[in-house]
Amino acid sequence: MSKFDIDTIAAISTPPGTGGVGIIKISGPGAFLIIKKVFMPSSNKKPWQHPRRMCHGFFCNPDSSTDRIDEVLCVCMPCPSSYTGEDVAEIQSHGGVFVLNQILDVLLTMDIRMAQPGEFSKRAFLNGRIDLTRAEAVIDIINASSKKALSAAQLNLNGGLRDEINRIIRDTTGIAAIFEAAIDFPEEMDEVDIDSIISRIESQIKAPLEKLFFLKKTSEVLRYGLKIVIAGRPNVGKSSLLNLFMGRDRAIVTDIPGTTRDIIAETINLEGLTLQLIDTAGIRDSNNKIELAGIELTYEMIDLSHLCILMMDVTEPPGDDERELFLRIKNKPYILLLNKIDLQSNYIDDYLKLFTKDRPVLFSTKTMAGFSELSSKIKMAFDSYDHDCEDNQALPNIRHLSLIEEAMDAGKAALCTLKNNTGIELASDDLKHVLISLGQITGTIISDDILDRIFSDFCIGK
Ligand SMILES: Nc1nc2c(ncn2[C@@H]2O[C@H](COP(=O)(O)OP(=O)(O)OP(=O)(O)O)[C@@H](O)[C@H]2O)c(=O)[nH]1
Ligand SMILES: [Mg+2]
Repeated sequence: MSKFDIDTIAAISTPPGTGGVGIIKISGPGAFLIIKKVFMPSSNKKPWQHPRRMCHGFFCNPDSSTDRIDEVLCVCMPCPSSYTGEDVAEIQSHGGVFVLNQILDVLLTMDIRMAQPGEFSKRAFLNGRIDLTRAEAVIDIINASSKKALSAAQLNLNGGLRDEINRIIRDTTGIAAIFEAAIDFPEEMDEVDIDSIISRIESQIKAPLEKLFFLKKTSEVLRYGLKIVIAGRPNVGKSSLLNLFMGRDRAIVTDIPGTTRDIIAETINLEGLTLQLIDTAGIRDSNNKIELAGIELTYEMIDLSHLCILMMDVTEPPGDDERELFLRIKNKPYILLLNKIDLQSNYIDDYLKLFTKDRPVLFSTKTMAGFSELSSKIKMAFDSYDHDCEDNQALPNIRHLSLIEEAMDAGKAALCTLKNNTGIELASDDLKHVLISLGQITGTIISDDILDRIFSDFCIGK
């Protein structure tokens, strides 16, 4: 066992700032020994003798028995039935920043060190209390910004994703075992029914992985917000729209076409929904190198977005640029915005005729005409992603999704090998890759640096 595992660690578990109550968590083999030194019970009920019972008393500086730092509650949770699987003690003090830090300072003078971010959860994982998907669910619960995100994280905390992945691992192992037997005993190769194995890979590996991967965009939207790209010809008012949502002049607005050359991304909150707004360079034929690079980026952003707002200027007639952009966006969620309706225009009917089926929003960034219609269309787009996630659906995070994709690719490679009859040794290797990728999701196969990266996203004290 490394030194890391046997250190005793402590941290303030409540958020920084003042509050009614503050919690300091201690975990490790020395936890109760330290509590005996710093906690003076107010009755004969001692927390180390009454596990999981809250005891009243005083937190004292052991160097000076008269130095009572605060009136506190203390609870001791012995290993292995604690959050970390180690001896854990929690002290509930008053929630002031100063008092909490004084308590922590006293603890750090003893045989204890400050916990790193996520270290309590990391220990819970290393001690087998939780798998990696459940550890990650803890951070998702803390960060959840919507009801759906919270319930998906709670489901993962209850093992929703772990159970789903473990089921696929079990099925894959079953198929891989048939290959192993056939490789070890080639004389019995004829016994292997390749067609039935192909259909098992399709139904037990490919289909459930694809079902999880289908939730990629939903997972991104629920966790990080709806990514909306604002695209259109130069000068139609894209940056003005970003500024309108931001309530301040975030992007430069001028009447010179081609003002925005780069991507400007900002996160806003629209009636409780997190939106990532992306203002882009206007699309037009250009020979300017910088502008062309900006246009290229715009196309990339359109592909990565969850919703595209195609903005058009009603004071100019519709042209090839609009038609080409429309072709780019029409296979994903989009909103058409006819801007500058505060100005005199003869082209509004042309636009309405061109896009009859798409019900464009008549809009003005100057008068805010059409703003509530635009907002409700954005909310509908958000809801459509939300609805893709059934209530009891385990929702993978971005790390899981990239591993699911790897597993899917390996599964497809196995199918390809079997269908082309290129040997079961290759297919067997592909299935091993499926298992390696899936094992990294639950954490049965994981390297230290990936573990460190996952847990460093946690806050201190969790
Ligand atoms: N009258 C009127 N003018 C507008 C409206 N929206 C934008 N404008 C003006 O149109 C011009 C271009 O606006 P921008 O927001 O810079 O347009 P853009 O699409 O970001 O332009 P590029 O960055 O060049 O692609 C500015 O002079 C704005 O003040 C509107 O609704 N009504
Ligand atoms: Mg602009």
